[in-house]
Amino acid sequence: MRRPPTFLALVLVGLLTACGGGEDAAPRTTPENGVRLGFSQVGAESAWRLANTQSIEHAATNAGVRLDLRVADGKQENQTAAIRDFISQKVDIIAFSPVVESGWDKVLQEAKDADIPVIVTDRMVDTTDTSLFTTMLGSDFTAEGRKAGEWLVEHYRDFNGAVRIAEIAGTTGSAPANQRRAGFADAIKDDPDLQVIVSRDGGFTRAGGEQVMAGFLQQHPDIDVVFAHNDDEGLGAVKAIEAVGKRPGQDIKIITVDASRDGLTALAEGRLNYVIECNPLLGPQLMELVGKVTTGQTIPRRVVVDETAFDREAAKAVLPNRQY
Ligand code: GZL
Ligand code: ZN
Repeated sequence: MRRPPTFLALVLVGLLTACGGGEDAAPRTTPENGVRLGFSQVGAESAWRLANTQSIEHAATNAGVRLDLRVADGKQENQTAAIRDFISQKVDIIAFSPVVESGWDKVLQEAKDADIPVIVTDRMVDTTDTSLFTTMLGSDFTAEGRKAGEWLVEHYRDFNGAVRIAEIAGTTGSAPANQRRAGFADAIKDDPDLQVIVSRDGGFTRAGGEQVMAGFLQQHPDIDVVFAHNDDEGLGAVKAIEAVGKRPGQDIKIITVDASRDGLTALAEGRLNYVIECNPLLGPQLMELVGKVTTGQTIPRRVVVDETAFDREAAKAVLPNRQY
């Protein structure tokens, strides 16, 4: 692996250890000599994604890391091209959030051959060769889906009769969509009343959620619950439900994932019923890992982000100082 000069390594280690100390902080790395990080970002599809990008940019500035962040508009070929560009630029380290799980082995092998370490963040890659990346920093999406299902089981515990569930799924092939679906299905499998009657890809966007929900309501006017894989899809579904004269959060219960400001506001106001957090603020942890990898320190293969879930009262409590 190419290492920055030892002087820089010492500065970085100093920075990382001192950043908790403050007054005796090592001299900050300047933009000229900071570690060069190439980051390929999925896109700008949701509030979560925008907060994630901002967190990475802010943390790079604070850590003196020279960041080249490219947004791929949700296209895998754009991410692959960006990673190849980082390789030709000979950056010190590459990080990315893979839009879908599969199809990364070739370009990751090229980074490995170029001796450039890779950190996977947010979404997971599905590869048999785990030597192709150094660590994975992100949420446990299966646990997020499970939390949604467990809330539903609890909420309908004393209810007898079919509960018809519509799923507005995330981007087909993405780790959050695959794993939220699996976690949710596993959590409700022992309650025959809870049935997912329809599922469709809403692309993690508000427009997608609204279109998919409008289509669902034409086929199934008797839907009782919506499980949307993120807030933006859920907020789109709210609009489609109101368009047919029904009350979101009352006539049709809605569970979403992310816990963005707009999602928590809709929850506090009763249009959503339960929101699971998916923490986008990965920037500081990413820069800490970048510092360790580029100074040859060992890091865990998997770093899971802490996150919780919100009901209406919890949403009201956190909203005043919610960062995103
Ligand atoms: C989850 C992230 C998902 C968010 C969506 O970590 O990949 O992508 O849940 C975002 O809001 O579009
Ligand atoms: Zn800032």
